This record gives sequence, C-alpha cells and structure tokens, in this order.
Amino acid sequence: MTRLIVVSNRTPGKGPAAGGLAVALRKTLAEREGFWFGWSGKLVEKPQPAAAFEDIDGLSVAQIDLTKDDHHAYYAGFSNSILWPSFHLRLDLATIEAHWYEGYRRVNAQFAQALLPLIKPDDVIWVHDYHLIPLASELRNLGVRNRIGFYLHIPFPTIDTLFAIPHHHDLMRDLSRYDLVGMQAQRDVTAFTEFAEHQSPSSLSGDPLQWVDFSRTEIACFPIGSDPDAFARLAVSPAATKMVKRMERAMDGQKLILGVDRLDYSKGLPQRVEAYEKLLANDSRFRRNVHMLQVAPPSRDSIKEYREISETLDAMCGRVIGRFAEPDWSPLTYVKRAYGQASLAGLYRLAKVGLVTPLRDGMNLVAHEYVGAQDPADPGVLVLSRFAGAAEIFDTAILVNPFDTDETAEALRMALDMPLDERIARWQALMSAARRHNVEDWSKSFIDRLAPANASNSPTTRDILYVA
Ligand code: ADQ
Repeated sequence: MTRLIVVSNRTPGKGPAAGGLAVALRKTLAEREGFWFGWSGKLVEKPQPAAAFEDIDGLSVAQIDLTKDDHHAYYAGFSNSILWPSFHLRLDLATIEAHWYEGYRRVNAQFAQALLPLIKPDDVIWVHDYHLIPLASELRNLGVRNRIGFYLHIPFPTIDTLFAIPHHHDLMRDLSRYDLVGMQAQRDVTAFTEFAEHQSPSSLSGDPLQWVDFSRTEIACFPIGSDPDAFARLAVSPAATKMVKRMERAMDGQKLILGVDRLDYSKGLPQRVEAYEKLLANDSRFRRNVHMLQVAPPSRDSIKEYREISETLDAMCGRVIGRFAEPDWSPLTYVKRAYGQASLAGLYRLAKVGLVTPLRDGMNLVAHEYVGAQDPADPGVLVLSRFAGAAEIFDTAILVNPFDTDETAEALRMALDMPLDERIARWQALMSAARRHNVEDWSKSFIDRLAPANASNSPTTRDILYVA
C-alpha cells in the first residue's frame, strides 16, 4: 500500500485531538502508514534544514521551525491578511502588502526542501489549505513526480476578487501543478471552473498572453463533515451531561439559542447579535423566556481586523444586555474561551436553536456537530447561513441570508415556535445528510481519487503547458 504524507501549516498537538479533521486524518494515517508534516510552532533564528520526527500519541509527525520574519510574512501577512479575507470576499478587510508574497513563497520552498528527502517514489502527498498553495510547484521544481493533491478548506473566490490578489496568476499556476484539487462545495468548483475556462489575461501577471493549463488537474467537490454518531455518543457522555446539568440550572426553563465560533469576521457575529436584538424587540413574549449563549474565543489576534471585530462584538453584546436586561434576567452571555468537544456536545444538545450564520464559510463543522448532538426525541432547530458550504448539504435547516438581520430574527422566531413533529422531521433529514457526508468517507474518497490506481495520467508526464 502507498504511504500517505499529510501536509498542513500546523501539525496536530499532543492530547485529545481538537477537531474531527485531526481525528479523521489520524485514523487514515494509522490505516495507511505515512506521516504528517508541518510547522512545529517554533520560531528560531536559523532553522535546521531537516525536519525533526516525533511520535505524537502514536502518530508520526515531521516538523520544521521557521524564522520570525518569514512566519510573519507567510502566516499573518500573505495567508491571513490577503488570502483569507479575499477568499471570503472581504477585500475591504484585506491589507495588500505585496512583499509578503516573498515570505509566503520562501516558507513554501522551505517546506518543499525539508520534505524532499522524506518522499518515497510511491508516496501520495495531500496538502491542506491556502497557506500552502505553492507547495506542489516547489516540489515539482525539485523533481518530485508523485501524485499530489490539494484541499481548500475555505471558499474559492469570485474571479474579480481573485484578480485583486497580488500574484494571483502564479497562485493559479501553482494549483494547476496538483493532480487533484478538492473544494468544499459545488459553488467553489463552479467559481474555479469559471476561472479555468474563461481566464482573462491579467494586467498584473507580467505576460498578458500567459494562460494556465488546467487540463491535467482534476477539480472536484469533496464536502467535509464530522462524525455525527460520535457526537451523538459524546452528547450523552458524563462530561457532556455535567455541562448540560450546569446549564439547565442556569437556564431555569429558558430556551437556549447557541452560537459557537472562532472569533472571526467571516462568522457574521455582529449581524447575529443584531438579529437576536430584533427578535427581542419585535416579540416581547421571548423576553425572560430565551437566552443566547455565544462562545467565541479570539483567534489570530495579532491581526488588526481580528482585534477590531472583537471590540465590535463586545460593544454589541453590551448594547443588547443594556437594552433588555433586568436585575434578575440577562438576555445574552458571551464567552470568550474555547471548550473541549464533550462540553461543546453538551451545549449543542441543550440548545433549542443552533445559530450558525457565517457571512461566508468553506463548510462550517459546527453545523454538522450541532446536528449530531441532538436528542432524536426532542431535537433543536438549525438556523444556517445560505453562504456556508454546509447549506448545500443541510437543505432542511432554516436557511437565512445572514446580512439580512430581519430575516434571521424571523428564522429565530420560527425555530423557537416550531412544533415537535416538524423539528423531528427536519432533524431526521439533517442527521441522514450528516451521516452521508461524514469525515471518514471524506478523507477516503479524496485519497481514493488521488491514489495511483485511479490516476488518469502518468505522473512522469505531467509538465505544465502554457498556451500563448
Ligand atoms: P474554521 O473556520 O475554524 O475552519 P469550523 O468549521 O466552524 O471553522 O470549526 C472547526 C472546528 O473548530 C469544529 O470542530 C468546532 O467544534 C471547533 N470550534 C469552533 N469554535 C469553537 C469554540 N468556540 N470552542 C471550541 N471549539 C470550537 C475552516 C473553514 C471551515 C471548514 C473547516 C474544516 O473556515 O469552513 O468547515 O476549516 O474544513
């Protein structure tokens, strides 16, 4: 059997794996042999060229260190201040400092140099996410002819937004050097295909006649999922039950509306709080009878736009509390810390409404986890953004336009008033969809498509063609 090399910016840490993705890939690696490759999390003055291997809870992990300057340009700079906002269609929040691109490429080249001596001829290489788009090019330039796949966890942008990204032409050429490019949703494949088929010559590319040939790269949709049955078990585990009991005491019969996110401007948190404010303003019968809990630990707080969204959310939560709270009732709790999976599963199970309203999201695994954790006899209702990849899978959720806070407020009202038989019928359809799109099948289907037995072209003949 071929070995699998998983490459991502960060490698999984010690202790219980935080997310379903790490669990699924860990399992896939255990079945196939191979290792996980990525950044160690350490910043040093002079990184060793060779990766250091470590056994992390039975998983073989190879890691390299980075310099502080390179990491800044690659991670906070090009990846998270240019690619992340652009791919989420937030050019207004992008900081375009084109020189960060050099650091981004240097780190990708460093990854390739360190990975090269570890690769055997039959290995299959699976690269994850926007930090590492150029990795296949860097490996191919070093002579690697193995099958290399890329999975984009975030949405693919529209053509005009793509053209606002410095060096977008190079990035698209980099994608064409993968054998397989996987996307979260059909929407992303369509956007990508539009570029590939109708690419316009870019004024910034240097050579307006240089086009990228994608004829040897397969592009397909592989929607990621969770392990809904594991979440169902976790939701009734002792650790989850402890959280449920604690919250039940605090709720004292009020219905819980729950949001769980990384604190990120793509998650639509100010709009979500505004929709809740409108619910309370429009319909006084909900006051004292509902409570919203938003869990959102800060992330990427070295970046100005992330600090700003945090301040905006603080102010909005304060406004809603100030407007509606009474001495013995508060409408909202905002918790700025992360919880373990069991505690989250307990919160999901208790919540009558799972409020998942990103402005744009690759998939959104919280939606999957919320569905998995429900009580089949008395399930809650998922209110889901149309602009999450998950909306293509969960069409029996209440789908909303998260920019329209009146619509989200009305969806909240519908969810809170929904009769049991409708809640059960909607949830059963959601649970079947979550099972059909579970994370284990996701990784298996990607690797099956990438593995040599299914290759449609010989790896040794894949050179990129440019058509003038
Ligand atoms: P993220 O943007 O991080 O991931 P998401 O899919 O919502 O978003 O969450 C990933 C994981 O983080 C989930 O397993 C969830 O339980 C956990 N998580 C989120 N908020 C948490 C909190 N407050 N406390 C504890 N755990 C929390 C990117 C893309 C997504 C895509 C994933 C996977 O942006 O669109 O679904 O990758 O491909």
